[in-house]
Amino acid sequence: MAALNGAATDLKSTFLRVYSVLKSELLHDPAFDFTDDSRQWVDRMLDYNVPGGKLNRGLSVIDSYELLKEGKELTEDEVFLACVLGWCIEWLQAYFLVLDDIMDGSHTRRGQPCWFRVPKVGIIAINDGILLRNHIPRMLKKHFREKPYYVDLLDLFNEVEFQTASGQMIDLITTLEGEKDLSKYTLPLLLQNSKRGIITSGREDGKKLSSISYATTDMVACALLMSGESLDNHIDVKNILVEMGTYFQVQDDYLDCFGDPKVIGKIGTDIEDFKCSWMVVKALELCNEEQKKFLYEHYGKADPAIVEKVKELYKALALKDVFSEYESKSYEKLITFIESHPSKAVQGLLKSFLGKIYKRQK
Ligand code: DMA
Ligand code: MG
Ligand code: MG
Ligand code: MG
Repeated sequence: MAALNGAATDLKSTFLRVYSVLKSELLHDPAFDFTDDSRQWVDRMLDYNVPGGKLNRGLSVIDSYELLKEGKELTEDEVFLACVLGWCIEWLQAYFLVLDDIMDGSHTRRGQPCWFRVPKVGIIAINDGILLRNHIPRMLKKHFREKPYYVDLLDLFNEVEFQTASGQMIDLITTLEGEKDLSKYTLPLLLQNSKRGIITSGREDGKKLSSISYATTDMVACALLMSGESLDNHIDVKNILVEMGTYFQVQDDYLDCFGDPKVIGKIGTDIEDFKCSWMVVKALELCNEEQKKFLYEHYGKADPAIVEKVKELYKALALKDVFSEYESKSYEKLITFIESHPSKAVQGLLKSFLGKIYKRQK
């Protein structure tokens, strides 16, 4: 076990070293004449937004690739390239989060103020988001241009972005002033919105593209591309990942409400923002007429006292237990699903993902 832990720490430090390499390449991109100030700005912006997360996503590309190679040791070059892809996913995540926090009016992320809340940043954060997105094809061009799967990688990131932005749109337009309508927030209706999954998939209830879309599907897709395969030939794997994506997003909604901000690093805003969260969908399913009336009158209000009351209603409906039950059911279902897969390597890979997110607190 000690040896394994050692290997894991080692991988993480390799991964972080590759971050420095990538950052330095971007800061000295010959395609742009940086002034000292602009270079410093990008430097600080990257350090603030890119490496501060759990790094699970990025690290998992390497894990996946290793597992797919069925124990054959990776060359130094392969490790480096897997790290680059891992970082591309972290960059994509950072891009979505910087913009998501502006749109959701959030306050904190990863235990610090959201980037747009930092003094002197403000709406410049929008352009920083665009820059983060633009860094991805630059990194890919630099390191993968000669690879046969280069266009597939570019295409993968484009697809994920399209899916996610479309999912975000659904998430946002249902919260528009004047359009707010709790009666739309039902599982069956929202289920219809979820038919848009290609490489990545929307959550089952169609709310939005889940964070896991790039937390799992993308990593697996990257790893498969590197080993000369495509996710399109792995429909069963894709289905399992979609299922896991839904599970991850339900957890995100639960943690928004009942997670510990000190642990998840962000303060929830779903109730204030009138979000079509799993919590409110379940509450609407389980409530009596009086509670329903309460929700219709109070859901989506910014007043902290009202938000607290909504949470009390969730507690009264035992949503904590409902969630726990959902969580163990999903886990069992996923394990059964995974164990029916013919390849032991793929099973190992998927189980390692599931292990990382099952009962997560952040
Ligand atoms: C965010 O959903 C989705 C993307 C693509 C960033 P969310 O607003 O629920 O995420 P969070 O809870 O992390 O703000
Ligand atoms: Mg958000
Ligand atoms: Mg959001
Ligand atoms: Mg959320």
